[in-house]
Amino acid sequence: MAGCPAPSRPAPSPGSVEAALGQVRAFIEPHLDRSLTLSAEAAPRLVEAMRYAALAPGKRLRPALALWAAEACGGSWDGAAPAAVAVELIHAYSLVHDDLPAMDDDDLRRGRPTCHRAFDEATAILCGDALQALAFESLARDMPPAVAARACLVLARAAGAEALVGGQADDLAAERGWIDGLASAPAAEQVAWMDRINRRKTGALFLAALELGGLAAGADDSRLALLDRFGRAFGQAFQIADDLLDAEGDEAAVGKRVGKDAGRGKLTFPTVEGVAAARARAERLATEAGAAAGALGESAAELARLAHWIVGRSH
Ligand code: GRG
Repeated sequence: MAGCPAPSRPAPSPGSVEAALGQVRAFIEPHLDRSLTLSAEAAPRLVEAMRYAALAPGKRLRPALALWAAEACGGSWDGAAPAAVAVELIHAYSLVHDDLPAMDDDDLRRGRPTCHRAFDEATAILCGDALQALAFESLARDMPPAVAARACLVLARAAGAEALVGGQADDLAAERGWIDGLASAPAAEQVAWMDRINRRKTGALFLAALELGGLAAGADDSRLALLDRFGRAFGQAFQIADDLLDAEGDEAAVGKRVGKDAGRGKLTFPTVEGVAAARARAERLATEAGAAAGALGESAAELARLAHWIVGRSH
């Protein structure tokens, strides 16, 4: 486990998005910790791996979206906590599986050795499996009974073959040359392909976080539709910013290996249309997300600020 750089981040200024995310972390991490406190029936090495992966220092963007969406719809953080925990557990599982040798084969995540490096491959696979099941346990047990089934449906769809897992499968297919003609397709076709991948692989879980936060707050259809509009633009802006970090970011700050996409000939906005055009696209999308948050009113101010922060971040 030695030899990996620790993330070095400046202290956030009061009132900044970093500080607001710090408040989210301070609120949600004890909830996450409790959800990962399992009985003696759970295998100790498995639980250790689950805690290692899920409690590692992440930004907790998906919990922030769930909590701030609830707030934007007149709800409380306490009411949205099970949703925030569930989306973060799904996210943590997806990172563990994404890092496996059969997928991205990464050795660094959140500034630490990846789960299969710190433990072993079989434990990392089981860890992802168990985190996924635990996410649904959080919703089914802790959401109000009137919305728990719908919440499970929302998360199941976002995590399944038509969204997260399907997007990951198509992303791998493109990277491994299994999609005929994609590498030599016109840029507009490549952009459409990337949008379709990103919408499922990255965007769907953000949308689920927002919708679950809204459901926890008892939001009506018109507010859920605005959260959806916000989330679609936010998800695309986030992914382009993530690709820009891979192209230009600092490994110690990002907490994972960078420069991998170009090396593997991966289709991303910076590799297809260049860094400047990708940055301009991300900024346009952040503005679009900000407008949707604006339509939700003052209670969605944190969502609007996050959309702009997401494209300028260094980690
Ligand atoms: C293996 C089912 C399965 C899915 C994998 C999450 C994912 C899909 C792949 C991870 C690789 C990647 C770069 C995905 C797109 C963006 C993403 C999810 C980045 C990480 O999210 P952050 O920045 O991470 O919110 P932290 O660590 O802060 O939580």
